[in-house]
Amino acid sequence: MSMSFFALMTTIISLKAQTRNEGPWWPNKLWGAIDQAGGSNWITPEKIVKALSLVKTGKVFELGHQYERGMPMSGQRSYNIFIPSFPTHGPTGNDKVVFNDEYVTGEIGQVGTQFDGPGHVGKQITMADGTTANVFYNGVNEDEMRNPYGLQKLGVENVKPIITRGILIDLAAYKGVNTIPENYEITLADIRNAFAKQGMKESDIEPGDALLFNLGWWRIWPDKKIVQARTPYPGKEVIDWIISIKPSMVGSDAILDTGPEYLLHKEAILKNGIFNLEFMNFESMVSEKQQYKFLFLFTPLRLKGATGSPGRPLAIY
Ligand code: UVW
Repeated sequence: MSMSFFALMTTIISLKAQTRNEGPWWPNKLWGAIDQAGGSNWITPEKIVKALSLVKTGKVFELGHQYERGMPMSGQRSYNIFIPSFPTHGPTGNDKVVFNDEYVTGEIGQVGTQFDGPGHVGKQITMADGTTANVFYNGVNEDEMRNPYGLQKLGVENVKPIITRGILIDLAAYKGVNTIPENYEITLADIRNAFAKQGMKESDIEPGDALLFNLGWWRIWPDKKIVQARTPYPGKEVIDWIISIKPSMVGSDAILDTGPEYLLHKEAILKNGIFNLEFMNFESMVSEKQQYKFLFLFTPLRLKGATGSPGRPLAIY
């Protein structure tokens, strides 16, 4: 069947737009053409001062898992730690001092509690000149990034330290379940109802806050099911809502996305620079009297050219 005039024009217009300078998701409307930091740009000194004002008791809550051999990992990813010899150095000097080192191998930014940075997810598209390219956040294409010793652009070192207000949306508590079921589509009504149950309003969320979703999936860890199952995911309506409220990042105790379309990876990370912290652990928080607003800290490691970062997310209230 021949293409309609309208479809043909739409195709021509969209192809025409896809140059290095201009395309469907670039230049980034909030942060400009050369930005590589995405939502972390919301973290200003004013934002940090406001977040610090949420600290009343000084209690610290670990929101990540430990990194250890055998932890669940997607696909064929790996993580190993070795102590090369014991002690690794020494004894040395009159006092016979000894030292230990470790040797770590693995896809360090994409295992365990992992922050997906700007260079992690791209999309293959046809450019105006007819070539095909893998294009990432802010229109950066593979030729600008490719390097065997770390990405030349969009490495996680570009993301600023995230010191902000954390907002917990406890979907498991709202649903009255230990874990939200596999492959469940999170709706906007779920989020609004969870807020209502928490005595909060959507208007309590401010640009630059970190939006954290408790799905109860931390309870599954370290069972491999956590990486094999199709995780709960926000539908398109929720993703549009997330983008509209302008968080610095999102996070959850699962992947918060499910294949094959990877809507959150595509719409939030790739197109809007709203990065995603996967496999968090809310155990310490839910055993306490629940808090939904707190100081949240996650400072991605400055792993030059890495696609993501491990780390130690913390809540303090
Ligand atoms: C993939 O990399 C496919 O997934 P994730 O970002 O969830 O690790």
